[in-house]
Amino acid sequence: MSDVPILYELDGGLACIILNRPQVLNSFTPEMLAALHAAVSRAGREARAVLITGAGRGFSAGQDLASIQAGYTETTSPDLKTLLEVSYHPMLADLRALPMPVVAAVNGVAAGAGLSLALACDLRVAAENARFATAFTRIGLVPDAGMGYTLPRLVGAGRAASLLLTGEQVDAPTALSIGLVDKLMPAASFAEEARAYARTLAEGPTRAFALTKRMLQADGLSFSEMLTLEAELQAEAGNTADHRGAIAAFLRKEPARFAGR
Ligand code: T3D
Repeated sequence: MSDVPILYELDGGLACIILNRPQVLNSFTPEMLAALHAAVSRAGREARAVLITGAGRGFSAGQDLASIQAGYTETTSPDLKTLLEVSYHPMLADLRALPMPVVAAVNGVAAGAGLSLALACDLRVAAENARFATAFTRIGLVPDAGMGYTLPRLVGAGRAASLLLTGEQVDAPTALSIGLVDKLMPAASFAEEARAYARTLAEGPTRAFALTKRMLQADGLSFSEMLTLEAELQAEAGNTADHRGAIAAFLRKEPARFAGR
């Protein structure tokens, strides 16, 4: 095992970011979050899709609680606001702003801010033996790292309240049934299948994906405002080489091949 907390590989157009502290279920230290931020930024410059997964048996158990224990006394706690603002928020903001599809490949347990990271991605695939726990209220905290935003949008307000207030763990089939993940894959072949899934996105219409993400992130528009935005974005998508090539391929009865332009 390498002692580098984040591994990065570029596989064709797919950037694979691997959370790499398996002995503590890939829980986050500030150094690891800084390395994750650097990996996210690098992927933004060179990839057409991004996959984030964990080394070993976990995806991530969230904040490394041992690394902050020195900040606790009987009457005082570490400065969690600053920890979030400095170590988590810039990385998460840049992750959300990536124009290409980002897949969380949840290979095992995802808890606390580890689950928040998975929820901040565009898509989530999970191994059939993965587990999910919001975890925050179990240690007397509120959801953070974006979970207060993403969770209700993914599973609805009622389910979000139940997951947050009970802190209960859910298994992968339950996660699939409530919309916490999009797809399950066998544990034995998970790493290969998750990469193959993400690779198809890296070979897709990169510019149309970026424009679709802009549409999905345009919260709070009225119906007519959305019609306007759709038309503007469609004008851009319609002027890409990938769109023109896909139309020509369709008319030749051939599969489309996208160069990402
Ligand atoms: O507080 C702030 O800094 C603000 C930011 C908060 C963001 C957050 O993420 S708060 C939530 C933090 N996470 C948790 O509370 C989850 C803690 N972990 C667990 O509840 C369990 O480990 C799991 C349910 C995730 C998995 O359980 P299990 O039985 O599969 O594994 P385990 O045996 O508990 O853990 C394996 C090892 O990882 C173990 O170490 P050991 O005994 O083998 O030496 C365990 O201590 C370590 N580990 C697991 N989670 C963390 C951790 N070490 C440090 N920090 C962790 N979060």
